[in-house]
Amino acid sequence: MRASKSRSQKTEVRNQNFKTYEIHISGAEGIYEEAEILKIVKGYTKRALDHPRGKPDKIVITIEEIKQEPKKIQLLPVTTLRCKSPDEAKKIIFQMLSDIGVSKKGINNSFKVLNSQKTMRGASLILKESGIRVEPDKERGIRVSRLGIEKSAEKALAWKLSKMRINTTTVREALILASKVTSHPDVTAEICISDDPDYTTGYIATKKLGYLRIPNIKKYGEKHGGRVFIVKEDTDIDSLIHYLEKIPVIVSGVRFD
Ligand code: PML
Repeated sequence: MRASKSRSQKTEVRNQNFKTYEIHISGAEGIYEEAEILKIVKGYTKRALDHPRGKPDKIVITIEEIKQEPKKIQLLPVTTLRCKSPDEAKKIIFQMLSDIGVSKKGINNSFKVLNSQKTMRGASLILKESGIRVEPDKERGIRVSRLGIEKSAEKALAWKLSKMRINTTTVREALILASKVTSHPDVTAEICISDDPDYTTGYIATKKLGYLRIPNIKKYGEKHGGRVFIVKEDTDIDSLIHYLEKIPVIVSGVRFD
């Protein structure tokens, strides 16, 4: 599901006073059984219409049959860190990324994307050493798609997250997404700040450290946010994008460490 709102902006271009562009409001993805489709479509529509980023004027829901057997992956383990402010969050992220060899330029460029008022529809790709942004379309970004969780794993996850008092759709979906992203061998880390103004917990995820939730990563009411995937310098970018956007992946196991 993609929900957006169109907005006109005055331009300097001759004979064309206004340019219309789309503001991203909400997005959601999943792999489901045919019998669940109506329920899911209703839920996605409601989510788009009630979104804290505003009322969309366009909601696009695409339903596609998955023909390829999904690749099975494990869910990342979840930890919530202690963090009191966006400044502290930045220090934590800086330290963690430096420890795994991400350059200062790569980290600074990641924060530029995440702090920009112009939120992207998808994620940005940043090279680990040179810090160069390599996603082909800087407005659209990379949209991680075709991802889901098996019913037995979903139950185990709900039980585990309930015990941690964080069993929400937001956490479950972000965790499944981060698990798909970091399952690719060329992805070093993902950093995420929600672009919802009322959601102030973000995360950093790596294969080794798992999914590390960072409270107070931004201030309440702020609309900036997004996702950055930091990737190895010699990554085959087209093949990575194909994996993230097109290859069906399903979580079939939940780690309890
Ligand atoms: C989003 O998709 O809006 C980002 C969600 C971040 C979830 C962080 C968490 O609470 O674990």
